[in-house]
Amino acid sequence: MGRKPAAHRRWRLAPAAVLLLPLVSACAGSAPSTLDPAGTGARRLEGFWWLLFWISVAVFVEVMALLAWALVFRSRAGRVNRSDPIRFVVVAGAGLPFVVLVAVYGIGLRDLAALGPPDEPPAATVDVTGHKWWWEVRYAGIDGATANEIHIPVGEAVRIRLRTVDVLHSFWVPQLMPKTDLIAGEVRETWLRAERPGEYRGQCAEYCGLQHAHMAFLVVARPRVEYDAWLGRLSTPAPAPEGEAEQRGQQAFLQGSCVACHTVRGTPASGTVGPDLTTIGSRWSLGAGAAPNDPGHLGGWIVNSQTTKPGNAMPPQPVDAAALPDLIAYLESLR
Ligand code: HEC
Ligand SMILES: [Cu+2]
Repeated sequence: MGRKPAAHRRWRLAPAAVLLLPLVSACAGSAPSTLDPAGTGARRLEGFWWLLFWISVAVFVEVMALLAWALVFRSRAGRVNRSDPIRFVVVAGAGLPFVVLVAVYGIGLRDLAALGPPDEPPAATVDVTGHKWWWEVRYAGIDGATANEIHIPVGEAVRIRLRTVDVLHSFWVPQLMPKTDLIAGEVRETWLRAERPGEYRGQCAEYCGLQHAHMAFLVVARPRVEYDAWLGRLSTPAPAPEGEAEQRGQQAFLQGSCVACHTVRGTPASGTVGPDLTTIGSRWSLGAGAAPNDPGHLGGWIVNSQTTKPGNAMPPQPVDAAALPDLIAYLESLR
């Protein structure tokens, strides 16, 4: 008698658990979903996902129905199944799954083939290199580089060539394409095609160390003219700074250790350890999604990026407090 209420209470938790489900799904928030495709490759994957889902639902319902049937049957003592059990096991237990799995395999092969290179020539070829923990981005035939963002013309197929200089990384834009691993010593290829303009979040999808989670990037799909204008800006060396603060900032930048690791085209700075900073002022983030790109975070990043992104390859910089606002103004002006 004493234990009954406890067991009863446990069952009362079931509806509560069900009520929690929408909350859990709300965790997704604005996170990109493969089930909200905006590109050719992701759309195909979505179709395959739903196919597997509905097959699983059908199998689940069927097995549960058989189970219920068996339970009911067993409870009616004295009745014996007169149908042929061996035939049932062969047909329903082996034959049917075989047919379903072969069909799914065939559809999977068809989808895999469709994810390969498209018939048309690429609108652009982008060389993306994985570093611990950021993405170097270069366009074939263009002098210039950016980091952690890839601009593409909407509706056109863009070839992405993937390399890594250190460990395994994985290039993943859930709304556009399935994952492609970056393997040392190899050049892997994948294709991006966005159906509609937008900004699509990408993420390293292969655990690659401490700041793996801060190895995000953005694919920016824009109409052809806007894309061309952006590419024009990327390939143009940074103009000489105009304001006084910016000029002083440039001096501080060039005299500091920054030049050992960073490039700003149009200046003597030509380091290649860290991201090219020629267009840093227009980027969506600092440190591959570690912080928003605004003057406050930029200052904090320069002085000690280790608090924002512990373990990253940029050591704290001994910048004179008086020079910091100028340095920030200069970097912000690089667009
Ligand atoms: C020893 C090499 C090194 C030095 C010196 C260095 N950096 Fe960096 N910097 C890096 C690396 C590596 C990253 C990328 C870190 C990451 O995202 O994981 C980076 C990132 C940055 C970023 C963010 C870039 C982006 O696209 O997210 C800025 C801004 C920056 N550095 C400015 C500076 C300035 C200004 C100085 C000089 C005061 C400086 N850095 C000195 C290596 C260096
Ligand atoms: Cu990575």
